Amino acid sequence: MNRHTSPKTQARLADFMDGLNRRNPHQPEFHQAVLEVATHIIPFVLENPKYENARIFERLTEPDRLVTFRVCWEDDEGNVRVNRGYRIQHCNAIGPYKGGIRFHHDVTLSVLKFLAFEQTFKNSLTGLPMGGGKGGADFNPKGKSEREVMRFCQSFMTELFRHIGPYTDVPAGDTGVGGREISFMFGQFKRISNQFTGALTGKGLAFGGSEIRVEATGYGCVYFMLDMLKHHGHDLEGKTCAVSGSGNVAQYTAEKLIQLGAKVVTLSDSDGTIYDTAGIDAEKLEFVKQLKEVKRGRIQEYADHFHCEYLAGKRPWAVPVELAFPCATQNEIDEEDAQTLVKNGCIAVSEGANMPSTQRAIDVYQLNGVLFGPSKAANAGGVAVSGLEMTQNSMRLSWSRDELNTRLRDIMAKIHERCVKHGRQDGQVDYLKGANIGGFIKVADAMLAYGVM
Ligand code: NDP
Ligand code: 2IT
Repeated sequence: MNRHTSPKTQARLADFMDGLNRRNPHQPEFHQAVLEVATHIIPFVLENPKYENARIFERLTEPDRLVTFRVCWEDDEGNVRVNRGYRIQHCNAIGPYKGGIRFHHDVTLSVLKFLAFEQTFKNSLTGLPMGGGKGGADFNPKGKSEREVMRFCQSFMTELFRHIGPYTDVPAGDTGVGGREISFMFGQFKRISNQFTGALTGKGLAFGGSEIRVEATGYGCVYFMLDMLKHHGHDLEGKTCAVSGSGNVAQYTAEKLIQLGAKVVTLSDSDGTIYDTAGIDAEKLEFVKQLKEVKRGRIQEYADHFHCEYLAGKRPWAVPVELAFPCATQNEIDEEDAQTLVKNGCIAVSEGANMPSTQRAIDVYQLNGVLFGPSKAANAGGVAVSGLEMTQNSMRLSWSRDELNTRLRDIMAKIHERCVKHGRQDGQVDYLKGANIGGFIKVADAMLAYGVM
């Protein structure tokens, strides 16, 4: 919405959000994600009555199906444990439901509904035939033994398997779900369905996985930043960067930044931030990968090992940087953080995590001319290579690393182009508007073609 928005459009938006909030009480993350999209889509559908008359956006904010189930497992002491599992099948208008699985103690229906909704727009933006979905459980993998994680994953899949398949719904990783967990789940899927199919992505290379999938989200997030900077006459080389998180997305965001000659000075986890003024190089990053993927330790150990500053309990946003890459979790940059980033000279933000900036933080970026790559565009590289993993599984062939990296680069460039095309606003590019409208059109046209359903 901008300063030219008519009172009629504003009233329609308010009315729409009132209805959504009433139908979905106590789901703040879902409300936030929908509002972020509705701000652009409501004016767009009012200008395009075919969508408005068919109530396409109302339909798109009601998931096709919600599945919740009990996940019962035994810990190493023989105690019986009970968690809640979910799969949100949001929209399959342009392809099978597709999206990650999150294991985190904060997982709620609201969080997964926001993620599934966002995924529908993101997957459309990639240009590949994928619908949107998301799943997970309120299971906390931290501190669990490998055998406990295995038993949990097997129990989770024992119920989930009946809802997924290569033409139905194709889950993948997300927070707390990496190669190890996907392997346990794929093994169980294969065993109980008696089928070796591409029903999950992010698989190991020995059993149908794709090159570049591990790197794709982080690399893609940097490619998107590169394209935003170039489009506005800037460059990446030599820029000082803050990256948050230290998991999959953060590691490969940092890796690509280092390869392209930028200087990464922070990484973090939920306990604190490391601030390495000398810059994280490839060797130090290897230490982080071992620490997180093998030892499953805390980022503080980096500060102890390399003798740099550790900001206990803090996020990276007070560190002076030119570029910011939030790669940990939702709402990790609030209004005050955004103001601090701007004050310290930050010129661009590319979101590796899903919805890491609050609405007020986004307002601060936009007021101050900070280039803003929203998550549904900037982190689409991960699901894009998942889509290419599905393609390779269908062909029963594997492409090379170079081939996949070239395709990923090309997909990210096309997403940037789509955002520019649909995001023109007062002579500037509003990437959020571009991503929302660019993602909406293809899904909406498919829904129109199907008639009323
Ligand atoms: P990982 O589990 O590999 O890493 C998550 C990282 O974020 C960890 O460092 C974790 O710290 C930190 N973190 C998680 N929750 C919080 C929190 N509440 N506060 C502070 N730090 C937190 O997950 P990914 O790297 O895969 O995912 C990170 C983000 O990227 C998520 O938003 C995810 O949805 C998004 N994403 C992931 C994709 C993928 O392919 N994996 C694709 C597109 C988006 P700690 O260990 O202390 O919890
Ligand atoms: O948020 C995301 O896009 C992901 N977690 C990746 C989803 C996927 O299917 O690869």
